[in-house]
Amino acid sequence: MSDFEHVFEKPPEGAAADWTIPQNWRAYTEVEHQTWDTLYARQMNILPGRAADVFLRGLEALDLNTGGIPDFGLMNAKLQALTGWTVVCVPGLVPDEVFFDHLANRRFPSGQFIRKPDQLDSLQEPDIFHDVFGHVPMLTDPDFAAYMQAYGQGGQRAAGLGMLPNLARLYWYTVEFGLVQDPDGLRIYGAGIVSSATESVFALEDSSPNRLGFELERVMRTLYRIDDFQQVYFVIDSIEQLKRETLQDFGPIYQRQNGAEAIAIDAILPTDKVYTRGTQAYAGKGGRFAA
Ligand code: HBI
Ligand code: FE
Repeated sequence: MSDFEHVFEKPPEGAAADWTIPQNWRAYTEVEHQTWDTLYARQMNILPGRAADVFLRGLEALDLNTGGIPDFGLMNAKLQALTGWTVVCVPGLVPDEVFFDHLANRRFPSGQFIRKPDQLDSLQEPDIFHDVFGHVPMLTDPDFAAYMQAYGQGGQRAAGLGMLPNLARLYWYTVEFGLVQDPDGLRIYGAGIVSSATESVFALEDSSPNRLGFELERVMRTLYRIDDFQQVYFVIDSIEQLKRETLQDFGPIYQRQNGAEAIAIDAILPTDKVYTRGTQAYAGKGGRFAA
């Protein structure tokens, strides 16, 4: 089901049955540690005033700025004490059912590799900066921690019901590209945005994309793109709202989703709460793969 390019068919050499591999922190080179520091510093120039308070507080709590790529052993001691989550290393994208099983057990699968210095912005697959800087700070929040575990449990059930595409859209428009209404304006909590220097600005300030109020079943029907800025961002009122919405029984929701038509990526429905009616000027520029 995954939208990413290559997903392994079976655990590669050296991986355990659950696809985890040792982080092997000592093997990282000086250049790789410097790449982490460069990416971290660049984001911290942009994110104050753009990232949600909950994200910035999580980043602070995990202390990921001690110089170089975080050692999972040290980071996990802090994370586990906060919400019971730990980060495990995987060789790359893992099959959906493996991914869901880890989430359902409060384990977040992170890539082990970091992008090359000459490809800071052209990331095809989630590297350790996307996964750890982007995703992990949110796991220090109890409501988000509960949401991600519920997502994993929901994924295991959805797989059997043919609902993975709907669930992947929910993940995409919250965990990866979600915005939240903070006291002083819209803020970023989605990992795909918060780990990107360019999209952190585009998502909040560009007039091209739509920004619409989050509505669970509407989001589950909305198509998305995987290789360029989003054409729509959904805004939640609070992280607690996400948790509340996913702790309900998805059975009836899956019933309704089954026959429902997908919603075009740039559509604005009469029922939508509209924060920004985008121009889609950016989207018009290039042909991109629609998922
Ligand atoms: N595997 N390692 C890894 N990381 C992901 O974010 C990931 C994955 N496999 C599948 C997947 N994401 C998406 O298809 C989810 O929507 C399930
Ligand atoms: Fe991600």
